Formats: sequence, C-alpha cells, structure tokens
Amino acid sequence: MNLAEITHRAYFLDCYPLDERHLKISIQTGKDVDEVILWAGDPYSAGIAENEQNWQGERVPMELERELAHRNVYSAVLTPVYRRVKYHFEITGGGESVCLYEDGFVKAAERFPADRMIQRFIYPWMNRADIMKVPEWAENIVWYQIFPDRFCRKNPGEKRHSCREWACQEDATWKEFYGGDLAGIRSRLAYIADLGVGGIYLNPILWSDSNHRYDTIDYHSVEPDIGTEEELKALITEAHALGLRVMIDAVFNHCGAKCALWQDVLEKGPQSDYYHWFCVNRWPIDERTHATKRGDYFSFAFVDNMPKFDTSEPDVMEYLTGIAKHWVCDWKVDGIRFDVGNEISHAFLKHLRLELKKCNPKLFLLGEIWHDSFPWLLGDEYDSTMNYPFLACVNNFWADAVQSGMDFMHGINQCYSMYYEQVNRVLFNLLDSHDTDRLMERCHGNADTFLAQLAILFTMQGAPGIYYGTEIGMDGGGTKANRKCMPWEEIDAGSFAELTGQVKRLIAMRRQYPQTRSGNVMWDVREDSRLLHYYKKKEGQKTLEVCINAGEEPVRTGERGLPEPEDCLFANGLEHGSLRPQGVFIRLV
Ligand code: ARE
Repeated sequence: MNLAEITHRAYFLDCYPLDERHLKISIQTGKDVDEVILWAGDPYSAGIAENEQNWQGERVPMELERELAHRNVYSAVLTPVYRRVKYHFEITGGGESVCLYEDGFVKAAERFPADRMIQRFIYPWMNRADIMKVPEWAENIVWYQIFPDRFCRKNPGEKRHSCREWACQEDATWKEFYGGDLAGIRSRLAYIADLGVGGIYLNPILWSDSNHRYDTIDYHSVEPDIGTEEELKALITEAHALGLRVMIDAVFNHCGAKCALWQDVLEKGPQSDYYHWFCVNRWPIDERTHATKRGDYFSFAFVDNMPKFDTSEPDVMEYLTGIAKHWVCDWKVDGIRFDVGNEISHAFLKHLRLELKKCNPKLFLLGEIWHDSFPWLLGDEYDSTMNYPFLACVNNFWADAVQSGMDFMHGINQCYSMYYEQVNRVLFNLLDSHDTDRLMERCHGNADTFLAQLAILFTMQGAPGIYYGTEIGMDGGGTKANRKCMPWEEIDAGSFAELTGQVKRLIAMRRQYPQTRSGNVMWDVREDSRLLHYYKKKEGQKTLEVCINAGEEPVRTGERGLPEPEDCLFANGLEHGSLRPQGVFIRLV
C-alpha cells in the first residue's frame, strides 16, 4: 500500500458533525486499499488517565463512499453517546495491514512497548454552536437567474440611459441598455412560477453605471431605470405569494467609480473620511492611465472603474452590514449572492453572517466562487457556493470525447467530496450564467445534448439554478451575446413550447421525486464507454435510474434493457429498443 496516499486529519472535512447526534468520519486512500476499519470509542472509556495501549474502541467497517480519479474516500457515521470520540484506523491492502494514529502509521501486528506514547485521533466535543446549519428551504429549490436589463421591459417612459429597441440582438454589449425593469419582472412572475422554479436570483438592482450594474453608484437606492424601492418590495411580496423566494446580488467587493464614497477620495485624497475605506496605495492617483495596473489603487481585476473596498476595515464592514440588514429586515429578501465572493475578507463575512442571521435565521448566503470554496463554507460564512466546478465537469465531459463515463463519475464525485454534506444539499449547481457561454451555445444548438445536460443538473444533489432564457434554449456566447433580450412575442405565441415543456418536465420531476435531490448515487459506468448510467436512492423511495447515451452510436435493447418512453419519468431520443446518441431516459425501478 502507498501510505503517502492515505490522509486523514481530525476535524474539517475528515471529521465533523452532520447534526447534534451524528458525526461523520472520512479518510482518503489510494486505489490499493481493500478495507478500512474504524476503531472508535469514548476518550474516557477507561477513566481519565488511562493507558492508551489498553484503550479499546468498537470495530466499525467504513464504507467506500466515493471513487475519485486517483483516490478513494471511505466514510462512517457515528452517534457518540457522550458527543465525543477517540479513534484510529486499521487499513488493509495488498496483503498488509497498518494502523493510522494521529502521530503516524504503525504495522497492525505490532504491539506497543508499554512506555511508548501514542496519540489517537480525537473529536473532543460536538458543540451545538459549531454544527453547520443551512436553510432547509434551500435544499429543495430550483433557482431562476434574471439579468434585469434584458428580461422584460414594462415601463415605456424615459430612462436615465437611452435604450435600444427591445430585440434579441447578437451584439448586446455590456454598454448598451434595453430597459428591462422591475415592472417587467413583476408582469412575468406567473410565467416564472409556471416553470416550476422555487426562487428568483436577481443580478444587481442598485443605482449603478452600466447595464450589468456591478458598478454601484448608490448602495441606498434601487436603480431608477428599473424602478423604485416600493416596486422592488412589491415584487418580493408578489413573488412570495406565488411561492417564489427572492435572492439579490451584493456587490460588496468593490463599488463603481461614480459612487460618492470614491468620488470623495478622488477629490480630497488622504483627507477624505473614506480614504481608508479603499485600497489606495499611493497619492495622487493618475486617473488618465491604467491606475490599477500601475498599482495606484486596487480594483476588481484591473477594472479601473471598480475601486475595491478594504473589507478588513471596520467602517466598511459596518457600512455594508447596514446595507444588507436593510435588504433582509425591510425588503424581506430570502437570499443574498455575494459578487467576487472569494475576495471579501473572512472577518467581514463572519461578522455579516452573525448579524444577518439574527434578522432572519433562514437567510441563504451564496458566495460567487469559481474554485474550491471550502474555506468560505465552514458554517460561519456562506451557506453555499456557485458550483462552477460542476459546470466544468459536465462541460468538459462533452467537450473532450476521450473522457469515459468513469471519468465523469470521478469528476462529479470530486465536486461532492469538497464540502460538508450540509453544503452539498444546497450547492448552487449551474450549467451557465451571465458570465459564461449559454448552455445551448456550448451544445452547438443540439437540443438533445442540451436536455441531456439538464437531466444531469436536475438529478444531482444541490439547489440547481437555470439562467433566464434556458427554458427556451436561448443561445449566445461570451458576455456580449449571453445576455440577450427575452423574445416575449415569440414566447407568448408558443414558439418554444416543446422545448420549454421538456425543461418544465425535468423541473417537475425534480420537485416530485426526492431521489433527484439525494446524495446517494450508485454509478454503473465503465472506462471504455461514454454511457452515463447512475441510480439515485432515497430511503423509503423507489430507485431512480438515469441513463444518458453520450456516445456516437445508439444503445440497443440487446446491450441493455431499455424501457419504453411511456414507462419513463422523462425520455428524449428513446425509441422502441434504441437510445440514440445524446438520448436520455429517467425512470423508477
Ligand atoms: C466586461 C466584459 C469583459 C471585459 C470587461 C472589461 O464582460 O469581457 O474584459 O468588461 O471591463 C461585470 C460584468 C462584466 C464586466 C465586468 C467588468 O458582468 O460583463 O466585464 O463587470 O467590467 C472572475 C471573478 C468573478 C467575476 C468574473 C467576471 O472571480 O467574481 O471574473 N464575476 C463577477 C460577476 C460579473 C461581474 C463582476 C464579477 C464584477 O459575476 O458579472 O462582471 O463585479 C475563471 C476564474 C474566475 C473568473 C472567471 C471569469 O474561471 O477562475 O475567477 O471569475 O474565469 O472570468
């Protein structure tokens, strides 16, 4: 056995409470391990000053929970009577057995000399306050993301910005306005609810400089071009009446250059009361050239007109906390998505969570982080993250035809091995957003592939989100064309009814069958096949089978018992005895 591939460290992902009674213990090993036994028991079972050599735990066989590309994850769930546990592992592979203690490996057969000091792993106490809790409502939701400028325009009146004629344009750059507004969204709430989604995620809605509104001018005002604070509060009330949650976008990493806070700094320099609110490195700032590239001050990326807050500053923390409290206590938002969520200080996020959860203990806090988000998901900051690794895993499987179904399984298992189970239940899984090519664009207009990928999205654990227009197969690549206007005339004429019907069927299946939301996946995939075949299990429920033919050839009944379409919860590309390439079926077995 390659001992270097065996890793465990008591705490964090390897040993943590699922709730007040259950403690999950995991260990990662190489592929050369056949069995892992957990020896677990109470640290004080034989009294306080006991002889470690004589300590006896109980023998707990560990389950092979997830197979990753080069590692395996074994786990067990304990219910320690006294809320504490001491343990070590006995690992067997290749005909040898070793024990792993906190201070290293020992050959299992060896007996310790009486005077040797050893240290087993210990989880000292399962304190309630330390157990990660996420809003239960967020576990069963499907999100619908709306880019306000492009969703629906209702108020024809004059706007701050001149708006282009509402049309589904290819070249809708990030500088042009089309005038989508809150009244427009309100007028389409029934349409949104009819999709079967359970929540709306609104891209920024505060007074800003651009059509994406990630360059905030005034944190206290709704963007006048889209409506008033009263209209926003009415939208939230009406959404709640339809059973829709509302999550808004917090741009707390930076503001827009026209924000009065930054303007005061530009005018007064170090004499400004807000000079320390930002990351200014030298003064005066030469605004004519790329000041941030030269380092005069820091901004989002090198975007000069997005000066970066110093979120380590208590004044900044208090200011932004007050803004967010208003959204939670007065606007009654259900969730907040944090833009550039990985650059806001942990200190601020810890403070913010404590303050906001006092206002609403069931508030959902989502970080926009494109990579491993674990440091922000320990239970004292975000509840969840935008699961871009999931998007990449699905995208790369189709983009790289060499990948097998087993490669895909390893990729998905990796996504779910990164966080606590509590987080996995509310992961914001997505296949596109306003920052990426649209799903239909990446599927090159192939509706079969598009539906196959949505079938994965809606049968994996987490809180899946679709980007507005997904339901009509809207395409568009890059941040110019991925934010087109919704073609309401065509939608209302039923031009997209068939595809929208398929998407609605997947969402309805998601809501009706808890197996789709379960984390218990049994894979049936091979290294020499691109067939994606897995089973979703949920105690007390029939097993859900998902089968996607991502290969080039049809799958015939001879190779694998294929159902008839009418016997499936969802089927696309399934004819009698054949599942065509990019075809999918989902059924109960
Ligand atoms: C626009 C154009 C860009 C152009 C830029 C120049 O889209 O192509 O280069 O202008 O100024 C908002 C707008 C964007 C706009 C941007 C800057 O929506 O359209 O760009 O402002 O003006 C990283 C961050 C992530 C960030 C993305 C964009 O980690 O937080 O970059 N996403 C948020 C929002 C954006 C928003 C901003 C931040 C700024 O969701 O919509 O942009 O407030 C890899 C990396 C990621 C990286 C990702 C995308 O995966 O790992 O870290 O995300 O690529 O680049």
